[in-house]
Amino acid sequence: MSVSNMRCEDEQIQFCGKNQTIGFLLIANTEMRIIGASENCAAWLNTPYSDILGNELIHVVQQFFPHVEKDVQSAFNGLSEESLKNRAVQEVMLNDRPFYLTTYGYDNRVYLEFEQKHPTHIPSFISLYAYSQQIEKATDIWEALCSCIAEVIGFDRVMTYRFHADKSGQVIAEKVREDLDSYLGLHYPEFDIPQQARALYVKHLTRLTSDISSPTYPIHTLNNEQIDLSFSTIRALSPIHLQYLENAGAQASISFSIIVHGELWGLVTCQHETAKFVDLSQRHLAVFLTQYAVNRYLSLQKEIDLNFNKQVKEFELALKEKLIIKNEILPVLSSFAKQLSDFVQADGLAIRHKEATLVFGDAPDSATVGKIHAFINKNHRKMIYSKESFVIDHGEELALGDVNFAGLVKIDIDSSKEFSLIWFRREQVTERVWAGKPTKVMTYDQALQAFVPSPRNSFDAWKQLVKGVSPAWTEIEIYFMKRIRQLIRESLLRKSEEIYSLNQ
Ligand code: BLA
Repeated sequence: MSVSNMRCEDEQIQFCGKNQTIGFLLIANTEMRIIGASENCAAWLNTPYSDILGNELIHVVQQFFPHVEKDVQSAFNGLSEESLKNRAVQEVMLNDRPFYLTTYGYDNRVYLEFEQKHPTHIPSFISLYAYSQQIEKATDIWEALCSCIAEVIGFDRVMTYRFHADKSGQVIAEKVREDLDSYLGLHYPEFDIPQQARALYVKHLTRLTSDISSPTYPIHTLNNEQIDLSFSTIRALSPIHLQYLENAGAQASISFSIIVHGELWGLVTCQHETAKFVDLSQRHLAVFLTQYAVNRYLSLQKEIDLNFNKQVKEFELALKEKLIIKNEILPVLSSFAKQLSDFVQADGLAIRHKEATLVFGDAPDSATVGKIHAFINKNHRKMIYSKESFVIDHGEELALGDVNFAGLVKIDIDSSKEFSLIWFRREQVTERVWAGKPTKVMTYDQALQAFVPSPRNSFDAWKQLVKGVSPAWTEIEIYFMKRIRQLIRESLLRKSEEIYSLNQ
């Protein structure tokens, strides 16, 4: 990698080799020998890390916390390269202070992670039930989730941050201290949370920075081995991100991953103006509430999909019936053009069949449709082509002139691409308000002798008028179009079979 070209996604955050001040780590290899220890373990074990490295793990366990020996042993069972094994949390006392000890196996290593337990208010089962009901009954699930989490962790600002298809993100719900400005609706660029961080946040669901100014401590290893901290809850966070938080006026930050169908859908991101610790029990509760909200979201989505499906089925039956009765497909499709458009909230539809072009609603004239059809056929091989900014991207090249649409979806009925349906949508001018101008700041790093990306210093609202783009085509809309394609194909097949049998 050329250092002069350093990118945000190049930083290997899971190999930072440091932990936060709130705890320490011991790491053992498959022979049960300690091959990694945090520099700050001395403060609690009264033994410097150098005396611990290389020792038998079991001796250290027996000396300091014999009652967790079974969990430590079980973390060694089934160690494997890629998966987390047997994560267990126990409470232990060190120097008369309570700690959580999390043990787990990963990457052919066993991790013992100690984190201070703070006196904290743990909600009762009664309030846990109340939280679940609040989320269950809310008209806005994410707003309810923010309120519940704000109550559990006591942060100034708790937001639901949703990723868009272009990987930028937006605050879609918020619970904020009354005297602070709201961030609701603000957009943030993709590079605020780079790709490697997003990949990690699918595996490990929460990260806390209780104080951006606290010191961090190196994890020393035998033979300078690299330790993968993907599953560590006390891993030191990226210095670039700490700078980001400082620039944003936050001293503490915590986020919880929102995973939908195995993908990072968004984050619950929380900021606090002063340093603030969140106990492991509160973090686990917030993760639980987030998963509860996701389940509720998925069941509501399912209801919406079922409803849509029911309407589509009725429409399909009507269309199918007509296709069976009438011999000609084009007149049937023409008579259903309005519904075909309305189902996917399109403004116009074109049916292209061999040399004939039929246009409906706000579709462009047939000569223009012909040009677009030929262009897509020439440049794209797939059966479905969809674009929200077709005119911006190709209008000039195709000399489209003044047209009344911005985006389109083209679906080919057959492999010859001579029979196609094209749905059109008009532009929707929107104002995007960004939290600071979304451009990366490059600063010169003397030590590296290179330009490195750094966070922006201003988060003042920066407005952008988005023009020439139609609303996005959703998955369910594309699915509807595919079903219509299938229906037409079946009808064509039936007709060719009928003709064949007539000729026998
Ligand atoms: C991580 N950036 C993050 C995280 C959030 C954000 C939530 C996860 C860590 C945490 O919970 O604190 C960003 N925080 C936000 C956003 C909102 C918020 C968008 O509250 C909106 C409401 N950041 C930059 C640049 C780079 C960068 C230019 O601005 C890279 C050069 C990097 N952000 C960056 C990195 C991480 C990060 C590397 C990972 C931190 C880690 O896990 O170590």
